[in-house]
Amino acid sequence: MEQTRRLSEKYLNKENILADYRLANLSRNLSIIGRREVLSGKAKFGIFGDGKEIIQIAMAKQFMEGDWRSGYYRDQTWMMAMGLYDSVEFFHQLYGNTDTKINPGSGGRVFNNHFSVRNINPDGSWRDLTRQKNSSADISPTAGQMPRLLGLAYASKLFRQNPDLQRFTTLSVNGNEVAFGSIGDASTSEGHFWETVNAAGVLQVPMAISVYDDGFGISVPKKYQTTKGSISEVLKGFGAEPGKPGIIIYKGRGWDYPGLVMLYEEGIRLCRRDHVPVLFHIDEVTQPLGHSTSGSHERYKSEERLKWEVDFDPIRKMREWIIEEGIATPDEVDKMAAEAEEEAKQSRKKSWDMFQAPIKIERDALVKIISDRPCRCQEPAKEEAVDKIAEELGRVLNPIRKDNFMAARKILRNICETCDASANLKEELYGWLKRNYSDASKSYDSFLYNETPTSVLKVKPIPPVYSANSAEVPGRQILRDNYDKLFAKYPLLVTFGEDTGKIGGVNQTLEGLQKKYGELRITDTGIRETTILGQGIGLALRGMRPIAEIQYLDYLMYALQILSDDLATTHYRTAGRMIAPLIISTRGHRLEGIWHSGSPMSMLINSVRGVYVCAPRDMTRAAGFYNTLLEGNDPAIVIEPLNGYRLKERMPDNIGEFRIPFGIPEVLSQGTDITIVTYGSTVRIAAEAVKQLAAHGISAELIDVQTLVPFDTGKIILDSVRKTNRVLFLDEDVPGGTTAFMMQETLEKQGGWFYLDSPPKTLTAKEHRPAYTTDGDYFSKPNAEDIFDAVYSMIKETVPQKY
Ligand SMILES: Cc1ncc(C[n+]2csc(CCOP(=O)(O)OP(=O)(O)O)c2C)c(N)n1
Ligand SMILES: [Mg+2]
Repeated sequence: MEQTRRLSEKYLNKENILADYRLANLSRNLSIIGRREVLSGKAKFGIFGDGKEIIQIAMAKQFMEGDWRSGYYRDQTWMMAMGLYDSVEFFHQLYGNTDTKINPGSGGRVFNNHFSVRNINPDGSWRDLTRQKNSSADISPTAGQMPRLLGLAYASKLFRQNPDLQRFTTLSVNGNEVAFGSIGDASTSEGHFWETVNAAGVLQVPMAISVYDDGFGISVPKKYQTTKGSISEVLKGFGAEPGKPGIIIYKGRGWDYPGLVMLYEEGIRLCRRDHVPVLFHIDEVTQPLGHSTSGSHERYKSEERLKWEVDFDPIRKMREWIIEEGIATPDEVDKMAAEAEEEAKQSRKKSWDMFQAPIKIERDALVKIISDRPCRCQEPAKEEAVDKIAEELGRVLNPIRKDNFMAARKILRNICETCDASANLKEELYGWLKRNYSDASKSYDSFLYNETPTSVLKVKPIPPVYSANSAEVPGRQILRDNYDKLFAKYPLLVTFGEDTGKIGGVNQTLEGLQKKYGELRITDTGIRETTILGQGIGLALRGMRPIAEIQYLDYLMYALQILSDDLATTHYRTAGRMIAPLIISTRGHRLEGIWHSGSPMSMLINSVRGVYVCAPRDMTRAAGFYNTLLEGNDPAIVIEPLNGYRLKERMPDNIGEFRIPFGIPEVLSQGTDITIVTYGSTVRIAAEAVKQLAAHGISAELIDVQTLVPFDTGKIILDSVRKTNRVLFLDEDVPGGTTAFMMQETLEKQGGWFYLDSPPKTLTAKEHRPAYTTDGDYFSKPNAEDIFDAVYSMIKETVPQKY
């Protein structure tokens, strides 16, 4: 009663309360029916938001246009309350419908209850992000939504505090946007959660995390997850105090509708107004249907707990509250609930029909081709096989496309070769296959990279220009002067990382620039690679142009999960609806020892498809990649060669302007006997080897790949191999690593094997990590002598009389 009195007028309105009650019921019924659909085999897997309905309805009331969500798979009610999701789409997601017109969030690429809202238009242009409610796309790994949440909130801080950004009115309204996050109680055990919470407290950003505490992470109870069994208890040290900014921590109960409405109203108001991070620990949350369709909670919850979950079911409690407070009669509320149940049922049917109709049309066309076939085969066994396959296909109750294609391809194998009629049949079948297969595979095999006009592959290259008096300067200076131009040219550009700000990076590539452009643009961060990456992803989603700096390539491993699961899949998992054009700047390859000179390039290229990978040989190339990237909208990693900061390079006259193209290797020396293919720091060593080889009468063509992904889109390497007929793939990665990748690209994909006179060869670092000291380097990684010997032996094998 007391609570109800304090509920502000705005929310104490019968119509709204009943609408909320109806929505909670609708959502619950969707969960129940959704689970049934999976258990009866119509859908593959299901995970639902049952028990979390009321929290999300209360939270959604505070979510304004321009705000951002970074949540997890329990958020169906929240999304519906914001008008971003409906009951039919709920089932489209469950069935994995690939029609992006009706299942736009993911186009069927991810589990159900993973959501997204466009941040770009189909032509690649940015949407007005202030006029829509934004949801970054969910990922399934627990706590994986946290690092990006930090960046989404951090963007508001930049927009509020940097007056130069006020004019970007379609990206932010003075940084008033709150970034809302949700997470399960058990997932707070992950390091990502702690890193994010700490960084948010340090940065003081408008981030609002809700922890839905249902006491379990699948079957494992809180006592194994959280010290003292309470996340708000253990977070107390982060609490904001007068003069000591921190995080405001609230506690609520998952079944307490008026309490939650008030809690969120107060918390979000402060978060938005003061840019103070808030955390809502919502305890006493239930999960009436258990974790997911993969199991049942009766296996691990006690009788007592199960009973408590029934008694404290949030919908039941809300019903009791409505009746007790005299807001509506039992008949009125029950009518709402019945209506909601009916809507859920109808939605299921509608979605199922929409899912099945095109598949059945496709199947019927195939079956018709077979049943109408004029040819009758001389071989009864084949004839029978064809009929049987078609008949079995016709009998499949709930066909999926795989059934159609399996049948068609098997039928093709059984068509005889003897008469003209069979040729027609084959043609018809191939026609059916071609038409439907390309359409089906496009549903799954597109949007790995930006395919719009803003793709970096469409950026016009500009070569570096030199004049007679172009100065020779240390490589780091090229980067510094280039950055200077870039910060002047792009107001949305920011960079941040460990030691990036005050000293301008450990290699001084940003020397003096913080002073010139301010701390908001060139910024020091804590040692927290995962959230540096996440900070970048969040900023990029909001239309900023972040360069996240990871101090050394070896430390990218700390952030690899987020890089691979989140950044690399952003565009793909949203079927092209979202982009996060984050640039990651790091440095690697040669230096000293196990953790500062790694070149784990195959680890990278194999785990981050969806992110371009640039391996410049010097700082001019590195600068040129940044310049190209800022003209397009793709995520990429640029690995500066660690041993090149002090080496002299000529300063281009058009610093800040020249652009190195992606996917275009550069031929650095012409040769006729062998092609050496390499990238990054090894280019210099190979160049030395080429000189040594020339002195012994061997003419080697040296090719710098430049970008590993994309790889040689113009088949420049093939042209070289066609001429030299021999090829050596060289790098500092492990044996079978990136050299194997380059070999596959060149020999298999480009068809280079056809031109070889000698077996192809790879020369890599040793299997162990690079050892310390110059000798450690010499014996761990390929050196000029190794290259000389490898090439020499290849030539000797084929022309023994000459060597
Ligand atoms: C990194 C990672 N580890 C494990 C899993 C498997 N998994 C999925 S949900 C889950 C439990 C999460 O529990 P909680 O955070 O409390 O959320 P709830 O499902 O209870 O809402 C686990 C272990 C995963 N998805 N990701
Ligand atoms: Mg839980």
